[in-house]
Amino acid sequence: MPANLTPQYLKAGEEYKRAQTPEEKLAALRQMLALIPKHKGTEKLQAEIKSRIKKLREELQESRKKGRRGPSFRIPREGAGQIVLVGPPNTGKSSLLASLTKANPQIGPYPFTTHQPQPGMMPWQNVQIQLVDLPPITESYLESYVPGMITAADAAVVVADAGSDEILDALEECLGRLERARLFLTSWPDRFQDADQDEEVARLGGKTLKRAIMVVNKMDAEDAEERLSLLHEAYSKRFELFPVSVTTGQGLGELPDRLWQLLNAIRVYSKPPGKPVDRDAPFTLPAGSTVMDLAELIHRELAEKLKNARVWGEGVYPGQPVARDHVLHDGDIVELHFR
Ligand SMILES: Nc1nc2c(ncn2[C@@H]2O[C@H](COP(=O)(O)OP(=O)(O)O)[C@@H](O)[C@H]2O)c(=O)[nH]1
Ligand SMILES: [Mg+2]
Repeated sequence: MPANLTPQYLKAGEEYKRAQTPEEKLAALRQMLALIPKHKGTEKLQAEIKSRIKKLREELQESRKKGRRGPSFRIPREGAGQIVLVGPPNTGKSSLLASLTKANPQIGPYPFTTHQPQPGMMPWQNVQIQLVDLPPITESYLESYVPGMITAADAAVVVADAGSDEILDALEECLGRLERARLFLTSWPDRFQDADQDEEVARLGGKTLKRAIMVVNKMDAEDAEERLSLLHEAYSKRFELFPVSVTTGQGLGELPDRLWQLLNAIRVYSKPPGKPVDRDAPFTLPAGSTVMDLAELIHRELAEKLKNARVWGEGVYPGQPVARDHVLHDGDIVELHFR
């Protein structure tokens, strides 16, 4: 091994070799440059990495100018939040979208039916949650825009196929491919973020964590229960599993509740002083948001003039005056007072 290269550096080198898009290559090279021991013995290698980075950056800039990149999609976020459906081919992502929303995606018994993101709105109580069906992911197939869309979404659902003997391999490929694209999905991002002594977590270095659950579809299939147990063994530390069957409807009634929770959001109702509240038009904010966050959401300029507020809801007496930094709860009614 030349010049005492560390295992971390070699790992980055490995990722570089496996990188499929110029963006991934660039990220891996930057990682290599950051991790390479800086001394005389590695000078040549450092120079080589730098020149590869330079070349890739130029190539990327060039292709951006020419607009010759792969198709790029952005689905504007609508409603209370955006949740993307990801997974291996043929697991029932599109079927799930069709059963929970009014969207009408292509559904087929063959893989790779979906190539473009397909959004749909799922009603939940008095809000709508946006679901976006994404193309399948395998070891060798990942549409270039998919990691960006997962990163931009509020949360993700990994859809697994309990009717398939390849369930574990397919998931490992899919999740592994996403990790190479610097994305790590888990139901407990905080747990993975905090426990950084843990070996598992060292592996996470530099990846984006995205909150997700694993929906295990096709529970009507033969041997589905056994496959669900396998999944529990393999993934219960990383994902909450949610068994369903789109075909029989099993679990679909409870799924919207779970998806709302996955957003980690609250609904608050703003009411003008002296007027009744409109219960049909909640604002949705990330959990932990304050009165000031609400004011900013409603009107950025007006927010500066916010003096205080009165709140009806959790932890306050009805109509209690509160300061701008008062933390709101799901269902709170807020009367904003401006200077
Ligand atoms: N047995 C069974 N088949 C299903 C279920 N959900 C979807 N399928 C079938 O699985 C195949 C793939 O579905 P599709 O929604 O296109 O999967 P996608 O590739 O993940 O979008 C289709 O033939 C569906 O009819 C289910 O709950 N049970
Ligand atoms: Mg599909």
